[in-house]
Amino acid sequence: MVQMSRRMFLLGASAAAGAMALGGPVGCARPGVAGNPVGPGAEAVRRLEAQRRTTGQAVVAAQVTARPVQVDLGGTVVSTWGYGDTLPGPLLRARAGDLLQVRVDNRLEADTSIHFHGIAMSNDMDGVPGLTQEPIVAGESFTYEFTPPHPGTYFYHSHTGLQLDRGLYGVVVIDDPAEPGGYDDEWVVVLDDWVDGTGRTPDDVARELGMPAPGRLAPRAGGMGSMMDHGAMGGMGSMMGAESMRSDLLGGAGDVNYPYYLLNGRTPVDPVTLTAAPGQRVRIRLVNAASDTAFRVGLGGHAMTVTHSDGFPVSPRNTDAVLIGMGERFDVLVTLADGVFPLYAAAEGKPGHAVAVVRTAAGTATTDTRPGELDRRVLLGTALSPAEQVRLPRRSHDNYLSVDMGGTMAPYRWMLNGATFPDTAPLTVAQGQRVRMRLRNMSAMFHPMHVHGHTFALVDGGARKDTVTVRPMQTVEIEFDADNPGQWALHCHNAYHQEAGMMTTLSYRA
Ligand SMILES: [Cu+2]
Repeated sequence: MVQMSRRMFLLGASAAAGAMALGGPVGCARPGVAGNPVGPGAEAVRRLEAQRRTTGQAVVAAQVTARPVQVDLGGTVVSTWGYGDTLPGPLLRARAGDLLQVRVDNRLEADTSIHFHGIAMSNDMDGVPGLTQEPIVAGESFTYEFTPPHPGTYFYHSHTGLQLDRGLYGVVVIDDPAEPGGYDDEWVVVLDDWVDGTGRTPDDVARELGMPAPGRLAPRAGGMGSMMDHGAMGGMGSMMGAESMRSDLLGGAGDVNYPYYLLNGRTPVDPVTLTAAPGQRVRIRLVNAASDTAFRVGLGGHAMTVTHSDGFPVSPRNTDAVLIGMGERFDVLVTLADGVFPLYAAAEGKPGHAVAVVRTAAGTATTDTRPGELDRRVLLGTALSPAEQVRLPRRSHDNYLSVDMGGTMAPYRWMLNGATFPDTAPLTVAQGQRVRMRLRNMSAMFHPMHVHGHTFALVDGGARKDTVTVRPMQTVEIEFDADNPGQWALHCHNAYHQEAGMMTTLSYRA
């Protein structure tokens, strides 16, 4: 028997409150849609997945074990939670249209879940406990089974508490059987900010920030929050060397200073080496799996061509560096010169970096110097245009939704439309609608906003994305077709903001 969790119950209550608020003081920007929530088990959800499945569909089966593990970050061994022995977890790979079956064995002493970030999958497989499934409790297993409809670079991670800020993440590549390729090699590069096992856990960090203990909804007054505001961070940054002072494209750092930044699980003390031959063209799939850190990424001595953003092709753009928020992915092409070069990911607004050695010849690597590329042309996802074949067709919208981001550091509280999850009013849509959504950042902190189950378009001809980094006081508008029924999380991909309540639901009604 499936027992309804406390969160599921709260969500139901909040959905009812949202329905009562229709036409109420939430204002003209949220007309809302009447009707009952289309749940993850609804017929409409089952029917759509049945349409995605085809006869003769290939089945790709994988298995991951979430468990406590010791990992060598490069001279530093930490105790953490991971998917098996490796950090990141195993690479999952299938083709668009295949049936992907991922069994998760939970060997943690805690509930868990997996979200396949960016994939427009069946709602019941989206991995959000309390919203699309019950938690996978300690000792239990769960098999995620779905048909990924679109090729691209995605990632999977725990969607439970602050587990993402441990080692519970990995990459999913969905290949395009029709893609021409045009490159000699492919590297998957995962960036992360790291604290777990260094004397603190992510839960300790949350306490330092002044976040209420898990299960407590009321924010706790005081705590370390007042010491961690952005003024104080700026002061700390300036004491930590010049590296931190050059980065301000996002108008500030995150909320947490980390002891380590990782590229494919390694610190700069003992980085990974990526080898190729001079003149070869390499596709680099860049994934930011960090919880509180945006990265500015460039390859010393090289320009790069951005070909994809959040899995979807873009009109190719040449740049020297990209700025990648948490949850975002960029695919870039580089033609490699002869020598040894740093693939350098500076923590934006913070001291520290992650790095890999790119080697096409013998010689010594210099990996501790920030390459000049990072301070030339720096591309943000909001500057990209879509490739023609994925451009969202022009159409007037049927539903305009507004999401205001705000928060305070003391108490540590991050909100959408003035409320914290699960008290946020759902954003209601009906299947078939063209939805336009205003994401308005009313805070002094950047927020990578992520919509589950859909790849939206930035309005006025912008790229297709599922995560868009919204700078302080910036407004971004997005559009998408409501074509994937269910209950979908919509949240900031700063793990601490999300855990502090910066989440709501995109709620299909019928
Ligand atoms: Cu945020």
